[in-house]
Amino acid sequence: MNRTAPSSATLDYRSDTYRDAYSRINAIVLEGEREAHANYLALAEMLPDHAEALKKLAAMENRHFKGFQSCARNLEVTPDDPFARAYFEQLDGNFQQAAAEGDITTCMVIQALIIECFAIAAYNVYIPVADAFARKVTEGVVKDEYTHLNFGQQWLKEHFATVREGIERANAQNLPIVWRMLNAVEADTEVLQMDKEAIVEDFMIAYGEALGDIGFSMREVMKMSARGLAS
Ligand code: Y39
Ligand code: FE
Ligand code: FE
Ligand code: FE
Repeated sequence: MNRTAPSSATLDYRSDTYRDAYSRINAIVLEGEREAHANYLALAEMLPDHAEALKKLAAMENRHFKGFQSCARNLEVTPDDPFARAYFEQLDGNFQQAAAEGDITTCMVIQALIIECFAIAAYNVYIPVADAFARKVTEGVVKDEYTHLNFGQQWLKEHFATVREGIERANAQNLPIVWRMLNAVEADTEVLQMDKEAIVEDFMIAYGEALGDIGFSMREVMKMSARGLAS
């Protein structure tokens, strides 16, 4: 077995089956990157002190969007955009509502903690089974996503005393949605040979480390990150 390319023997990136699954997973990624761009611009409006930094994060998301668009073009796949919009509807709705209320904590938890950790987990699991072109693109992107997670982590840590309860509320409201989102595309991630358990594990590690650094106890971290996992 070739360990650097574990799936090249069994994955046919050009097959109809692969490209059909890719039309949904790639569309989800594109919609995620598009929303991430908009979400960081919204946060820049809410946090004038950090506007410069947040606009830079937004610009990075825009580059990710273009990179993943080229991955679809490379495989001659047409992303299923309506599917992706419906996929993100609930999570995006919660972000929009929080933004309208000026609830910075919830916005930060949804975008910079939850969505970034979801991206980090999915991209890390995708890299070893991606086609050579997409692998290169995704390796560059995932480094940026750690920067984004770090930004949110740092801000929440600095304001921990006042945002602690808000984080817990936003976690309880939104983490179950993400676990349902992951379950909803299980058949497609399987076609891409992205192991679902590995995604869950990677998410737990990134999210748990972030919550711990922000100021939650080990016990709280365990409770919070498993929220809605079994449903
Ligand atoms: O910060 C970001 O760039 C995040 C928007 C991107 C999240 C993309 C969501 C990835 C989901 C992969 C789907 C299979 C589990
Ligand atoms: Fe991104
Ligand atoms: Fe990001
Ligand atoms: Fe501040």
